[in-house]
Amino acid sequence: MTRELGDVIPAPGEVRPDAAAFFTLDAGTAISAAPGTEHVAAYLADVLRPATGFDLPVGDNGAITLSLDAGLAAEAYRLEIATGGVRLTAGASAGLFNAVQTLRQLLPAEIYTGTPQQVAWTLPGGTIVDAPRFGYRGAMLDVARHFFTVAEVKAFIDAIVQFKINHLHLHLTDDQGWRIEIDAWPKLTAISGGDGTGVDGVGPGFYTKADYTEIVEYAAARFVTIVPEIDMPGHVNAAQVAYPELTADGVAPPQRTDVEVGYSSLVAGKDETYAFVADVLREVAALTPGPYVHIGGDEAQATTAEDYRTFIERVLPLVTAYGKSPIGWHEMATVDLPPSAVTQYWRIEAADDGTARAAATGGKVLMSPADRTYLDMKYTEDSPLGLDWAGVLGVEKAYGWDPAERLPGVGEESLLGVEAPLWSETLRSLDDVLTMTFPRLPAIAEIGWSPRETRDWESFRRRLAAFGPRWQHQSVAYHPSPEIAWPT
Ligand code: IFG
Repeated sequence: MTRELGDVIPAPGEVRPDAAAFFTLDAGTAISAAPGTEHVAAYLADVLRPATGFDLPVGDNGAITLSLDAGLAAEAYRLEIATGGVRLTAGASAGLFNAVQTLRQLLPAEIYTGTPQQVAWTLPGGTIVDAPRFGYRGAMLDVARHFFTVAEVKAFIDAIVQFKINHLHLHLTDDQGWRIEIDAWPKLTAISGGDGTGVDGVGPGFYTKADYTEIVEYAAARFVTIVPEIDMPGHVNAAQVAYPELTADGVAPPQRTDVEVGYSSLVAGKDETYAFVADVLREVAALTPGPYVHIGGDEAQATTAEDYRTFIERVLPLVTAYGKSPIGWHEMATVDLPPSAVTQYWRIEAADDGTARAAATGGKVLMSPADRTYLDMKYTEDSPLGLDWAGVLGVEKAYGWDPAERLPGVGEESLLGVEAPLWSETLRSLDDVLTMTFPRLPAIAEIGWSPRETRDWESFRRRLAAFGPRWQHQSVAYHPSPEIAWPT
């Protein structure tokens, strides 16, 4: 299979092939890193060495060079492949990291194998100049319904960064489990991160502060911002099992392992509620270098509208007091929001006046319409995994929409970006996570990155087919969707 310079996902902005040029990596190839680019040079060597078996030393006079150009935006890059060598230039290290993902995709698929392959490591010649449409291109992993270990989250990060996804939202708490250790409230994980938690009681699990920090650091080294979510005032049964004083009557509710939603609520009128929330937000914010803390806010059917407003209005200032910008599911937009608050839109209906109102007052919107981005939706009715309340979601449907056209009153300038949530009620393994994620996340990634006017399904599905072998080489499980002509 000949690789064309433009055969990349997400589609690059500008592709100028040079059919007369090509570059082949060999045992003598070295990498030169200009000051400030050493980290990405080391990462590039790390991802090329296993399959090539080459030393790929980072030092002087390398045929592959990394450098910074203040004339480029932070995530933007220029990739120049010539017969004499390869130049990666970017506005900042994040842009160089994006260039590396593009470079990997232009090499033979065997580059993703973990052991040395006898392959000509040839790159097609030409120049790519590329930059993202949106700064927030995210995935979400629900670790509350089914817990996923640090190692599994790292594997997920390694898979999603290949498509220039740069945010990972972790849904850390819900009715069925509490998965982040809070020193001031130790029973949250001791009880609700313990045995019998999760949907169907699938099992214990929680991140110690060291675990969470390990995830944050692994993500940061790959230019992924972790967005922690503490879902409130609904979706709190697990917290109330651990601390009955968080309920109206002080009686611990039974542990829940079913998939019902909307039955639990913190008590807006109790001071203990805000002592709890303040402790949790303070400890989570202190562990999170990224700018956002997500406070949930969804499906609060057991909270009166008035109590919901009281609760959100008292909690939003806590997030900003701890130096973070709040994100909340779009229900939060029924309350007047500070401009720093981000509304995450997830409805399947067309309009949502709260979100449009928030956008009108300068608030940013993160687009996650369930019927287009929820990766826990079944691929087809007979899919064994997933739910279908938002409809089934094939690859073309995940690709065929635009976030700037979704909500009246929410245009390009109001959009922070896009995020593909993966809820885990029906997931039981990392393979289940990856199968629901691939090949649909690349569609959301292209919507988040590539120029809107270049969106083209036939081009995308052709480029996507080349990832079948790449996922096989790295043992990333994926759904072999019949919508794609996978190479045999
Ligand atoms: N809606 C709930 C999730 C999850 C989801 C499954 C949101 C914001 C349905 N809330 O989506 O907890 O149960 O598809």
